[in-house]
Amino acid sequence: MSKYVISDIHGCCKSFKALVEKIDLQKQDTLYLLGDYVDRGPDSKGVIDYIWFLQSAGFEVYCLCGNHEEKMLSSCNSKVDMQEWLFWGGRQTLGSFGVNAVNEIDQKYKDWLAGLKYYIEVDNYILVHAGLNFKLENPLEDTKSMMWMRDYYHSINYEWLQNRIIVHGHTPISKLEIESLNTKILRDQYINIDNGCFYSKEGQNQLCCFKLDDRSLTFHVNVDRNIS
Ligand SMILES: [Mn+2]
Repeated sequence: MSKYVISDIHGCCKSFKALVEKIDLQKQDTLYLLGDYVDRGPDSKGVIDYIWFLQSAGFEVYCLCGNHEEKMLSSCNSKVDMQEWLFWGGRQTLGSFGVNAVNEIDQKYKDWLAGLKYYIEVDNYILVHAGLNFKLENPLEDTKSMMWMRDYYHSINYEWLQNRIIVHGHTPISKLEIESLNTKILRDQYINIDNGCFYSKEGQNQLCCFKLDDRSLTFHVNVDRNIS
């Protein structure tokens, strides 16, 4: 009956599968995915297919929307967005679908992307891809910030947050930084679990899983490609 969170898989399907196997996910467990399934890595289609496989096999998997999913969707209707999306790793996503343009991707994938949630509250956690806009009385009304926001820790309204802990991804940080945030999690009430699966920076290049029940961390090194 454990609850796990993984973020920013970015097309790294083999790494995702390896991490799910490492935590030994069971059907009584729940897996929350914080978005950015697609782009940069080699197999974005495979990541979505694997999520669907888990769900059809009876695993509880809930999925949030990241900025890369939003950009992929908006690039269906906007050339400007399309250019940005391709620059951000959309080309690799197209390659994984074996197509040359986003409009050629099977509609069922776009429907799935369009139906993703922006945040989930579970136990005393708020799960979100990026951040919350604390300039608003109710930060849960700003879905754009949930997908895009960075550097908002200084603005957290603890009166609004109460005892809840924000779990997010979106901005790659090192394993040491994630572990350091985790040691202060009860005081600061946030953690970033994006270990830059697709990046080769010092302390990155891993996928991270955060277990809500005991706040333990499990990492798996990227096995989708060799990064020099
Ligand atoms: Mn992101």
